[in-house]
Amino acid sequence: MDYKLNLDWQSFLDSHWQKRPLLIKQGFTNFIDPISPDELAGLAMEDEVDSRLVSHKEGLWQVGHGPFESYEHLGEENWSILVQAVDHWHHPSSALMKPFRVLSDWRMDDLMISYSVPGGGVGPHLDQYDVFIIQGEGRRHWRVGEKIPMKQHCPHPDLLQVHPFDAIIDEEMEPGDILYIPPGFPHEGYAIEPSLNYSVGFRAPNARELISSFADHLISNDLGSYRYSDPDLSFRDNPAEILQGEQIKLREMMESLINDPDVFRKWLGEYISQSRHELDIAPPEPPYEQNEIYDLLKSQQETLHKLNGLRALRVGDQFFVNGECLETKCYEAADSLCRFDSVNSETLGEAIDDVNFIALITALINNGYWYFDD
Ligand code: AKG
Repeated sequence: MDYKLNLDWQSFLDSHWQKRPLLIKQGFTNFIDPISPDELAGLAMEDEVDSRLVSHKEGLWQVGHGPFESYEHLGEENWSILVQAVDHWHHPSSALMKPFRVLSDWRMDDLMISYSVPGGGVGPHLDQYDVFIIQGEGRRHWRVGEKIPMKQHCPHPDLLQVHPFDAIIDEEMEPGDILYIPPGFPHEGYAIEPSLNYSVGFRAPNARELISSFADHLISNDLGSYRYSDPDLSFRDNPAEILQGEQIKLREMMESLINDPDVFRKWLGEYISQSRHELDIAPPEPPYEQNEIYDLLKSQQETLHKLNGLRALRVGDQFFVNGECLETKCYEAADSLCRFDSVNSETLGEAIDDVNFIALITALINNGYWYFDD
């Protein structure tokens, strides 16, 4: 399915992205759900899939974590199943992420899908991330409040909520409507009818994660082992004081690593191309030989598809896939691999005749990152 989003991206970026929530009525016209509630419930029974069941009764909230074995005990009201990264596991659902690639692959995180019976929802909460919530089948009442400092509390150890808030958006959403919510705006949705909702979530690392990951990169690549030195040491009045100039030298030692463009690019690409959710990797068995890959692409004109959820990103003239840097000089072909969902002999161009590129692509296919149609 090719989902076409009715949105003026430029005006959205100018007025709403990271600024104000927006209800996009009929963002997708004639919306067709890519998944059924039964299929979603089936996914929540799988070990590898991250899922939750949230229910409430007379103000008491319960949260259970998948994999679930049965749903028979659930009543007809006040519960939701939420399944994370469905785009990794369910090919038709991954199509819903495509229209949002305009906002860049590295900022996108995953597609969370929820199924709620009437009254079902996770309660009033706020997120640190941008999210587009698409209404699938059913109708759901959504409210969004103003971004003001709000205390969060846990009505259940695994559930973070905020107190009731005044709404700036208060709408009954219908299939194809989309609600965009920037970070920090409280929101809540309660199903009026059994409902499917699709949350396209974005990723925004915090400075602490970046520094911690950068430090890990230095350690695993044995970088920055040079030591502080002070051949110009002079007397000081107070032996307990670290002088201003010494503080500057220490800070510069640290900054010189972050400011090294090669070190920074390599770390960034490896870090940001890692998926936060498990991938549905199924390496081919037996693995392909290089000549088979050459033959499939060149003679048989087969199409190669990127694994759903795989993060393949370009940083300058380097390419990163699932936390690893691709060693290649075939920049255009590597760019096509990252940019397009599918490639073939035409999009890969002359690189197909480069033995090093074929070796690289064979390794990627044998890792399960790219695959041919069965
Ligand atoms: C979110 O994605 O932030 C939501 O609030 C969606 C929760 C739901 O679908 O119940």
